[in-house]
This record gives sequence, structure tokens and C-alpha cells, in this order.
Amino acid sequence: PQLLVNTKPRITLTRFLSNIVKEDPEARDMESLLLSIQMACKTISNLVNRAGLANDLGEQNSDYSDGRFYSMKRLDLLSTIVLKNALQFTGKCECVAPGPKVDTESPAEHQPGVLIASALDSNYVTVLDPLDGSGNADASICTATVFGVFEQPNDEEDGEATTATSVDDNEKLVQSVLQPAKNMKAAGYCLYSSATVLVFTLDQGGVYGFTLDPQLQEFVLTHRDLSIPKRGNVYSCNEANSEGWADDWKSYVKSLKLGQGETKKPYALRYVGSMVGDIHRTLLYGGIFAYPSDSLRHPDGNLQLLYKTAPMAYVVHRAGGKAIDGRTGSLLEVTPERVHQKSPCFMGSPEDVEEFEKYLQQ
Ligand code: P6P
Repeated sequence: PQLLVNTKPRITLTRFLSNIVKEDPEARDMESLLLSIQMACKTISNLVNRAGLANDLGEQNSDYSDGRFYSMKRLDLLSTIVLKNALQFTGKCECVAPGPKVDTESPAEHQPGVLIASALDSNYVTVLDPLDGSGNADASICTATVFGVFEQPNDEEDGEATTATSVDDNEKLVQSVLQPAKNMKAAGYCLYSSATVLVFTLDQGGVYGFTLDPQLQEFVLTHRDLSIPKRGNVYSCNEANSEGWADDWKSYVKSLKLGQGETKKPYALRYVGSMVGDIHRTLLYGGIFAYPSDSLRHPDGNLQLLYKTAPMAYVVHRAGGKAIDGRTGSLLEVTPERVHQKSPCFMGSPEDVEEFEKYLQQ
């Protein structure tokens, strides 16, 4: 029988963005930023997929003449450098907030962690986590690049006309991204897994998914309008923390396990331990992903808000899902006060999150 080969060419990300700019020339700056991110994600995908062959696994251990020592995953370092180089084309990019694990004295070029890029030709400022889940890379478990795009706050608007001289440039850059996720102009992630999938949303329109075609080395449109199922049958969290969970989350999870929730059917547990992999699955199949606080080790959960759960919450929200912090309400309304600030998070299908919210009100 004739092989049913998909002969209809798929639109590339480059063409897709060019079409957006044809409709709205104002989107040119966003196009330029996303093309830089696309270029970096292609390189990072190749680095991650070839790491074992190119001896790029494991720790990058270096010490300095005075004996100071830093250790990080090589892929963390490589991904940070690749993104910085790609973003230089669109403007100033600094690793102004070294990862929480690295001593802050090590030279900037050796610091993995959060990147904050302010574009020269536009008002955009982007926060990026170069390789979330990098600890899993050596085991070939999925990792991801996460990004969120804000507009620089207008100094005059917030009444504090800070001049470059009065505030250290890097500090100014950090302050410019300490905004709630609802302010984002774009957000997304690139998941490096059995396929490399770049998912993003702009401040209008839906959520788009592009898969890297290894032959073409082009991202091609595979998810034209990603919408999360209203309800799922999977919950995703680290049960190792369960003895420290608050009663509301503990009771909710118990009801799911026993099939005593609203669907009257038991849920399955799926937890990769790589946030983007867990949330991407939740987006496609439905259900709820959570990193609650616990009294054992994680008083605020174990996921940083600014560069991990806020961009993911924005994508989930734009896909028709819901994201809350379990304390104040929507995760999109929470303004981070520090770059590495963590926050409990519960996000996924609206009916699943709303079912959990009923436990919060008890
Ligand atoms: P735990 C990976 O290090 C990460 O930042 C996320 O990708 C992941 O969801 C989380 O930490 C896993 O944390 O405490 O379950 O090991």
C-alpha cells in the first residue's frame, strides 16, 4: 500500500514569525528576539544530544590559583554561553544572577544560571533559565530552556527616576525583570527530549509548538493551537516530600489516589523530576503539576518563580489552564522580590486546579 507520507510541507518558525511581522510590523523586535532564541536552542539541542559522545557530560570542575573551586554541569555552562552569544545580537545580555549553586566570585564567563538580556533596539528584557533539569542530562532525561519576556518598566512611571549612575547597571537589569508573570509579552520553553520542541505564546493569540526537524535543522509547526484538556487523570509531584505537605494538598492527593475525587476514578502519578517535561506532558494530556511547600526541606517549594514557574504558568494560562501559588491566588499575579525566590506552584487543567482550590478553602 502507498505509504501515507505527510507530503504537506510544514511552516517553519522563521516563516511563521515573518508572517506575524507582515501582519504587524510592530512585532519585528519580538521576531528578532525569538529568532535568536531559536538559533541558541538548535545549538543546545545538538549539545545535549551529543553530550555523551563529546565527553560533555558530568561536572566542569575548575579551581583557581587561590583555591576557590566551582563545580557545575558542563552542559549548564555550555548552554549559558550559547544563549549569551545568541542574544548578544539583540542587545546586552548578562548572567547577572549566577545560579544559586555557584559561588558568586567565580568569573562571569564560568557562571551558569539565570540570564537577563535587555534588547538594544527594543524595550524588551528577557529572563532565561538556560538548562532547567541539567542534573538529569547525564542520564539522558529531558532538560529544557525556559524564557519569559517583559517590557522594561518606564522609570518615570514608577516615580523613581533611577539614573544609570545611581543604580549599578546589573542591579537595574535585575530590577527590570522583577515583575509578575501577567506582565509578560511572551513566554515559552524548548524541551530537549525524544524530540526537541519549542513552545511559546505571545501576548495575543494562542500557544504554538514547533518541533525541530533533525534533517532540515528547522523548527516546524506541529502544534498550531495548544490547548490544555479541561480535566486530566494524572497528578505530578515529588511524593518524597509528602510527610511535610500541608493537610489540604495531602487530602486532595489521597482523594485522587483512592478514586474519591470529582471524576470518581483514580489518577496516575507521573513525575520525571524535570519541570518542563512534567508540565509539557500536563499541557498535552491534562492533569495537575505541583511543587507544594513542605515542612521538611522546602518551605517555599523547590522551583524558582521568576525564571521557572512564572514563564510556565503564563504558557499554561494562555493554553486555557490555571496556575496558583496555594497562598494568595493566581501565580501570574505574584511579583518576585528576588531573582531566585521560590514559590509553591499548582498548575494544569482548570477543573483539576479548581478541584484542589476547594481543599484550600476548607
Ligand atoms: P526535586 C530540576 O533541578 C528542577 O529545577 C526542576 O526541573 C524539577 O522539576 C525540580 O528541580 C525537581 O526537584 O526536589 O523533585 O528533585
